[in-house]
Amino acid sequence: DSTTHEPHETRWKSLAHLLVDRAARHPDRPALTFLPDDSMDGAEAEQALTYAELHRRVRAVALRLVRETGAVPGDRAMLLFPPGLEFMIGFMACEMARLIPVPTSYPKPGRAMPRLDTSVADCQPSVLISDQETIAGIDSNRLSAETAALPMVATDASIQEDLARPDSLDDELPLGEIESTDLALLQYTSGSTSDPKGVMVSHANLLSNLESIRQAFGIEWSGDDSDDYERGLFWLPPFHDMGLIGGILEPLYVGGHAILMSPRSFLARPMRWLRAISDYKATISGAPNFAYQLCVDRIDAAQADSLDLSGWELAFCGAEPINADTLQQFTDRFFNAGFRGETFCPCYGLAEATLMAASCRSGQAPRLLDVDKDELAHGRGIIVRQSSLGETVPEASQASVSGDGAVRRLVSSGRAAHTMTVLVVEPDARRVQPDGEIGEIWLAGPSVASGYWKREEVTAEVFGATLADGDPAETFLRTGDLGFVHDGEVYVSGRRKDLVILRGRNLFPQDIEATVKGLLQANVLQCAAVATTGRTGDALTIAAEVSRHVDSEELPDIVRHIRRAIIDDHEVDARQVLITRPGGIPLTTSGKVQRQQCRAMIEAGELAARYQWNRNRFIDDSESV
Ligand code: 1ZZ
Repeated sequence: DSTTHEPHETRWKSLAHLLVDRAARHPDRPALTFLPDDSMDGAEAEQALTYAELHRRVRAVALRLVRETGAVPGDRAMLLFPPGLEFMIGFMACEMARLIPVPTSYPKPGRAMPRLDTSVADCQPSVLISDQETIAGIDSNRLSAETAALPMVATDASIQEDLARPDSLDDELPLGEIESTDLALLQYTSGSTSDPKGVMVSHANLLSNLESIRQAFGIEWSGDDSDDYERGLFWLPPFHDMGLIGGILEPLYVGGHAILMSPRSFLARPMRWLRAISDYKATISGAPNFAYQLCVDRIDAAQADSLDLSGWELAFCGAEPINADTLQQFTDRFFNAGFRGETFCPCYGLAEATLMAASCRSGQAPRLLDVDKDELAHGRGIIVRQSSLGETVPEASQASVSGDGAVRRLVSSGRAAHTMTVLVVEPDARRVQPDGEIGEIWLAGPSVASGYWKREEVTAEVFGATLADGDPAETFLRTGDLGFVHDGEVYVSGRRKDLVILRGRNLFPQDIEATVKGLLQANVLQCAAVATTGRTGDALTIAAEVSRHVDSEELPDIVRHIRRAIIDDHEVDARQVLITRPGGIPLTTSGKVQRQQCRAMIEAGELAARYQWNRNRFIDDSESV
């Protein structure tokens, strides 16, 4: 019921130390490459930086930050960048100047950026770092007064002068003063604009998680002189923990090369991702489940056969529920291209634990468990059969399945990371559950962050959990995720929290509900935004109680408006919208929407709707709203 490992030593005290060291040891090795959308068709050149070039640019920007803005160590710096390499220059410059970088989502030229404004109000940064083009495209009238008043520094403002600066200036950036408990990153949990929470990730947290990831996946250190270094290839956004830490920092940590493309480039043509893995002989890549499914749906067998994926050693999959069918279909589709099921490494983690909490070990086919759906609903992971990806499994004997005989196939998220303690706890009694019993996943270890920025109360609630029969000084992070342990492996089976995870992105239901309510004002009496489980993972379902004064003929238009507003504000489309009569949505006694019950009713087809709209296809970007 628990898996504990000894802590280990890390080699560097901070990312700044790491960069200086690597630039000295292998200056000419490529560190970062960005593939613009058109570069894959040969129309635009790729952009690249060696370790020495990255170091020089980072150092120069760090000096400018210190000299031009008056920012002092410990100050926060907002990072506002479109996809590209400048983000990492800004990020590492903060590390070197001992400022705390705060990544935010991609800037929208001329548009309001509510998430940026709420993060600014929350963490009170002293500078905003971006590039010249983005800064020129910002419409200050659409930002909060506080954001608009921030000094803005462009990383690419004076590249030539920056590169010409003498090395002796290093004295002005005294790395010796960095403490491992200083913050390396303030990671806003994606989503909630009404309730921003910045996870405080220290240098020690970050380096310990980078090392745990390296050990879990058996990633080799790249030698100083060799040409044989790891190549990571990612389209994940760097303002999310998985894109930043898994996609960029891990390759740099082991001395490898991170090759990046934009999420949009992948979404428009998923083949570009796999083509780039094939062309650049990438060894490491990964994404949430939906991305693998998108490849299966959009890439036909002939295209698949034109790829060479045999050099891909680690295909991690995490950040949202993992679907065994997706992994199997992907393995089948890309078998001729040299892809094997053992390459898949399902993993589980969250920003509050820096990134990774548990993972499958590389070289082993992911483990699958078929569990009795009925028992699962009652909190027990009763196992009907066990298998591994790719294994043909016999049909379960009906006798072993209760109720209507339905089973749910769960994919193992693997073992606890090397320094992480993973417990499954009955949250009310605060006792550790026996194997196979579902409870809340609790974590402890050196990569669990110390809390949320300036939020003592929630921090105590989320990061300060204690066991009823445990040492009160021993605290755990409550993840809000539900799961169980079987054979030392973690199976995530659901969520206590109401979070909606779409395409690996976390959305807070309150924010989406606020959009719907704001749109229809008095005509919406209640609204619930919930994640319902579909063929390929979670989908967003909206249930809205609409006043009886609204005519039925208006409902299709209302649904279109709801979808449009959600796309505008949150960049996601609902898969299902249900309009109910007043009283149709379940509420608590205190009048709050009961999202979990609402979700269960929708999935069981028990929510009575006046009008219902469904999108059948998993993704249809072209559909107009
Ligand atoms: P976030 C070499 N969730 O999603 C690179 N995993 O954080 C290695 N639900 O805070 C990279 N099943 O945004 C290793 N398996 O959301 C990457 O997401 C390790 O509800 C994976 O609470 C890191 C994912 C980081 C991430 C966290 C929430 C969780 C949970 C959900 C994550 C899941 C999963 C089901 C999984």
